[in-house]
Parts: sequence; structure tokens; C-alpha cells
Amino acid sequence: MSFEALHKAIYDGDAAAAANITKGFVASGSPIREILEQGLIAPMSVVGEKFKACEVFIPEVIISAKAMHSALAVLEPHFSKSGIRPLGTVVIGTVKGDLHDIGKNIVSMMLKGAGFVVEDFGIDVGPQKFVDRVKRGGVDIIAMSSLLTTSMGAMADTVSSLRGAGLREGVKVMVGGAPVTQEFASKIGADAYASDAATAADKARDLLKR
Ligand code: B1M
Repeated sequence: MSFEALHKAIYDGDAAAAANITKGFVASGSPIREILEQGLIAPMSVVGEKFKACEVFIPEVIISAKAMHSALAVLEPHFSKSGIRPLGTVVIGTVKGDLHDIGKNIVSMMLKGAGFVVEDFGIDVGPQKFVDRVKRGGVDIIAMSSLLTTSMGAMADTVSSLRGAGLREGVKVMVGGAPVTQEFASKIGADAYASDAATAADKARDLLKR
């Protein structure tokens, strides 16, 4: 049982091995935070960097993230008693009129891998659904994905609706998806834009540091 073996299981996408090795660490009394940070988040960060550098591709990211999640499920029941708090809560969705979810799901996985709690609202998510969730409290970031030039306007509508409800100051907004650009993000008043899933996790972390 070693972190190297756990990293290898995550790189290889071997979910059963990742969960079993993590169970071994927990049973041996290793600190939960150390298992989380050195055993799980570290290899997912490496996968994210390799993805950005085009050294690995979407299928590898997905299988690594799945393995990481199976290990994370072993750790989760121990989080509260170990004093581990998530980095923040992200509510993510593909915006209204848009049914593409492959990229959004990868972003969601990378955010979980980075230590965020992610509430995934799925596809075709209208502004009011985001607004209602922010109203209930506890949301740090609204993350919106769009793959269609025709659905990008729904991102602007969501920002306006948050503003209209007096909620804009209390939550960060991040946008992304193939047709979305930094210029568009700035124009609609989003706080951050990310071109890919690994960058989305970095930007989400940065947003909450400010
Ligand atoms: Co659609 N589709 N599609 N499609 N589809 C595109 C997007 C299109 C570019 C194809 C084309 O014409 N060349 C085109 C859009 C043109 C445009 O608007 N500019 C298009 C169209 C027109 C349509 C329909 C209108 C077709 C029709 O019915 N006539 C229709 C629309 C339906 C609707 O949404 N209302 C439609 C339908 C579909 C399918 C259902 C068949 C299917 C979606 C299946 C699904 O998602 N479950 C589909 C697919 C698969 C595609 C392509 C082929 C692939 C998209 C994809 O998954 N890419 C796409 C063409 C293409 O891209 N080559 C196309 C892989 C994915 C990992 O990348 O989503 O970009 P991506 O995510 C990346 C980044 O963008 C970023 O990180 C991800 C990972 O790095 N990212 C974020 C994404 N969200 C982010 C959020 C962030 C940050 C980063 O912060 C919050």
C-alpha cells in the first residue's frame, strides 16, 4: 500500500484498486486529509495538467476521474470528523436551450477532483433555476456551460436574473464551452472564463481566494 500505487490506480482508471488502496490507508489510520490531498487530489492535478498539455485526452480524464471518485466515496464518511471542509460549493449546468453535457460533465468531475462540492443541475437549465438555488444559500460559484451560439445568450440572462434578484454580489459566475470566449465572459459580466476542464478547476480555486 503506497501513494504511488494509488496514483497508478487513478492514472490507469482502475476504480476497484483505487477504492481498495484507499480503504487500506483508512484502516491503517493514515490521516484522512493526507490521503485526500496526497493520494487523490495530487494525481488528479497531474491528469489536469497533462490534459492541458494535450498529453492525455478526454477518455483518459474520464476514467481517471471515475477511479478518483470511487476512492473519494471511501473517504467521504470520514470528512466531517477529520475537520475537512470542501473548497466551496459549485452549482453547474448546461444553459437553457442546450442539451450538450459531455464537456460539462468533465468540468464537474475536475471540480470534484479539486475538492469542491458540485451540484450538477444537468442540461437545459434556465436562469430561474440558478437564481432559486442561490436564494437558498450556500452556493459559492454558478458554473454555466454552452455549446451552441444560440444558447450563449442564456448565460447573459442568468447573470441579469441574478442581478435582478439582488444576488449577483454574493456569488461568483464562471462560464465556458466551445463557442464561449473571454471576451464574451467579460461582456456579460461573468467573473471567470475557462477554455477547458482543468483550467475551470484552477479558475474556481482562484475565484474563492480573492
Ligand atoms: Co451538437 N453541435 N448539436 N450534439 N455537437 C456541436 C456543438 C456543433 C459545433 C456541431 C457542428 O455543427 N460542427 C454545433 C454547434 C454550432 C454552433 O452553435 N456554433 C452543434 C449543433 C448545431 C447541434 C444541434 C443544433 C444539431 C441539430 O439538431 N440540428 C443539436 C442541438 C441540440 C440542443 O442542444 N438543443 C445538437 C445535438 C447534439 C447531440 C445531442 C447529438 C450531441 C450531444 C450529446 C451530449 O452532449 N450528451 C452533440 C454533440 C456530441 C456535438 C459535438 C460533435 C461534440 C460536443 C462535445 O461533446 N465535445 C459538437 C461538435 C464538436 O465539438 N466537434 C457539436 C467534447 C467536449 C468534451 O467538449 O463540450 O467543448 P466541450 O467541453 C470542453 C470545453 O468546451 C470546456 O471544457 C470541456 C472539456 O475540456 N467546457 C467548459 C465546457 N463547458 C465548460 C464550462 C466551464 C468551463 C469550461 O465553466 C463553467
